[in-house]
Amino acid sequence: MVSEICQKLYRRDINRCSDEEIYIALLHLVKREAKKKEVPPSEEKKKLYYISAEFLIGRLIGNNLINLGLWNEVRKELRIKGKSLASILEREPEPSLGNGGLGRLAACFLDSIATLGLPGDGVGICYHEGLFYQKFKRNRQMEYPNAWREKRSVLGRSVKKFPVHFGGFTVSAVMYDILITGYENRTNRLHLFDLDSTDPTIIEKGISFDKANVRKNLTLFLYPDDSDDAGRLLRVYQQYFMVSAGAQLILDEAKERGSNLHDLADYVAIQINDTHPSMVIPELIRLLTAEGIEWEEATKIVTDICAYTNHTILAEALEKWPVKFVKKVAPQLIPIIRRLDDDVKNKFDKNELAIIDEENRIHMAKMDMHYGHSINGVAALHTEILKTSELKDFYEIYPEKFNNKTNGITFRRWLMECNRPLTHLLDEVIGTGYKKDPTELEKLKSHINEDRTLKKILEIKRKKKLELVYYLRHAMRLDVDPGSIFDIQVKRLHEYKRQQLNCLYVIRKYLEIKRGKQPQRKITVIFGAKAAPAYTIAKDIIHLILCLQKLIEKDKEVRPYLQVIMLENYNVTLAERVIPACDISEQISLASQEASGTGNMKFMLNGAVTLGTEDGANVEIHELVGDDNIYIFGEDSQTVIDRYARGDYRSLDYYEKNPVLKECVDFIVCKRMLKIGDKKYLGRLYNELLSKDWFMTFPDFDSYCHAREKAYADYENRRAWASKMLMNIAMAGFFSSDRTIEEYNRDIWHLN
Ligand code: 26Q
Repeated sequence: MVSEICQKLYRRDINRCSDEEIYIALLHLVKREAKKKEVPPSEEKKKLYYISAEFLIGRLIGNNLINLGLWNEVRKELRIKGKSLASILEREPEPSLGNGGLGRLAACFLDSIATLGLPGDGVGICYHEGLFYQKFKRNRQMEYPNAWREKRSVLGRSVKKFPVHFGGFTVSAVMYDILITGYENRTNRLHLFDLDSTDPTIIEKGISFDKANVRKNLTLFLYPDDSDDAGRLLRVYQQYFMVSAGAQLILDEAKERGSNLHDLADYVAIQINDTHPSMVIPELIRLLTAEGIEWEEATKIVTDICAYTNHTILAEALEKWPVKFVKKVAPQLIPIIRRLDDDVKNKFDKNELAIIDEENRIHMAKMDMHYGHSINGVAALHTEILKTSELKDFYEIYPEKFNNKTNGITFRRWLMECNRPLTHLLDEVIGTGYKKDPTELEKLKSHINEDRTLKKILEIKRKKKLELVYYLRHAMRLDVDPGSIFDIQVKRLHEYKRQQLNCLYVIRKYLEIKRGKQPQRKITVIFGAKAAPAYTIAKDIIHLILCLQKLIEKDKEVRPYLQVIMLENYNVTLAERVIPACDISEQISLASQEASGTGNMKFMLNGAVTLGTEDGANVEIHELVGDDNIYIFGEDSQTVIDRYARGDYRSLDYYEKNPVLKECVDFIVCKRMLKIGDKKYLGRLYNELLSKDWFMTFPDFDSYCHAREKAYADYENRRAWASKMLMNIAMAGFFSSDRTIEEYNRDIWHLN
């Protein structure tokens, strides 16, 4: 396989090729084999387009080798020649084309769509720099450009180009394609649009650049904002660029497959991933009416095609763009959006339902809900909250449009690729059927009393912990005890995810150890998180974690029992190393705030036990594994929602009544901490907690500490712990994105 390509490319045998050369050969191999599995457009009718501003695909070559069924063969071939597949795969730069959950979900979905043999492509933006590269300096986060494109990469330039008309000038959107392989199935594509005139030399210090020059900056950066309103014009330019090129592609391809446009809904389904691509609705209406279709018919066609997924209940994250922004970026959309808004206002006499509000802002989600046929949340609880509070007004008028699609993850990357030993154990114990039907993982339950299986599960965890320890030592110069409990919280840094609550526990433990109460076993608390560059408090929390890391590192009394690690530049590649090594998975968002979470599913699948609130998909994990195999704590979502409604939460009350909590909070600004950290940042965080604590960490503090202690105590009964691990793995089948995609197809897309 690889030999033959090396011969052709370099006229040399593999053993005389460099890793770099073999890497290029693998790129060739994967592309060649993937192309063989493409399905000609003439053989299909209805096709899905998953439009998203983010596709956090991560490295692709290893994943493709698995999906194409070539992994073992290639690995053997290289090994015989004295080469290591794993180390060659390390050469691939990670395309970090997303911020976090939403972008990673889109990537998992593409994998599942191809795996289920469905015709469906992704449509997005070809950012030159992915999400910023994070470094820590003076205990602070610094951001740097994160280029991933190379002369030769997974990215292929297609011949397609589309004009995009902005107010005052026109640009040409160039289409690049990434082949998306299905597991033992067809190949689809991810279409990413780029602007040829984008110019990386305008990048200044860090990730700052000339914001005004759209021709030079349009596709330069992914916006590093997770739910925080950046409110920037450039973002609207990016969105319209993606949507306008995407709409032209969709119409061209539909015509090629035989559509006369009147019957477009028989040929096309569009899933709108959050509101970032929402302008596709008015853009399609504009293009259809330009082709001579009447207004009423055009809006009906578009409504039948488009479906909207909501990923957040944070009101500030729902996009509202000032009319004047859209007027500047895409003036041709203004009459369309106004008419859509007029139609709504004529039909419904309720301000909350209007697309354009009194402040002249366009509510993207409202446009989606009126002019799409489906509205879905991403976990059962999330969808219920949308129906009963956040989107209540819309649920009243369109109950039939609302549906739930609990998120999922692809088992190819998050099990088969990142945890080969566990995969082999499963193959051996329950057969390989679970790879096509993930619910077969439940077969594992009948082995719950088998010593051998339980022992194997513990051994595999130990092996993955050792691998991580080795990596941390060599790549990050960190020393970690593989015999300690790995307690891990890796995800974007956001106040609602409550990394600060985890910190308060760490402080409590530190103080206990100082007083002579040592834990039975050493605890290693691992964090990994990027904060949006403009998100001050999030950066202060990173500062706190790094200060705690230093403080404990230097403390001879505490160091043998407790270690804190903040991983630099947490990304998909690092996730694949960290997740299989986890004992305890921290999923501690304030109930009602995390739409779903998908990291929780990845940890569960790899045999970690969840310590979490009844939030997002944790609720469903809890239902599946039962009380004995998860640690649930904290107030429930209704209590939280009611408290927000009353507006009577005062963090100071808890602080004053709870001396243990008070001591931990005060510790943030104690002398020892101020010696390491910066008074400005630590003080700001301290004040924030005392004056606001908007995500209510104080009310949950006691029950969190209690649950965490219980988990640590239970961990010591290794056999009982192994059976908890087994139950988590066994019940993870529901969270395969194959299941999620089957549901999308059954209820929304109706492909095949
Ligand atoms: C909005 C306006 C302006 C600038 C940026 C944004 C923006 C960017 C990214 C808003 C939201 C995002 C990303 C949101 C996200 O990742 N949400 C997560 O989606 C996951 C997949 O459904 C869920 O599992 C998580 O619970 C949810 O937080």
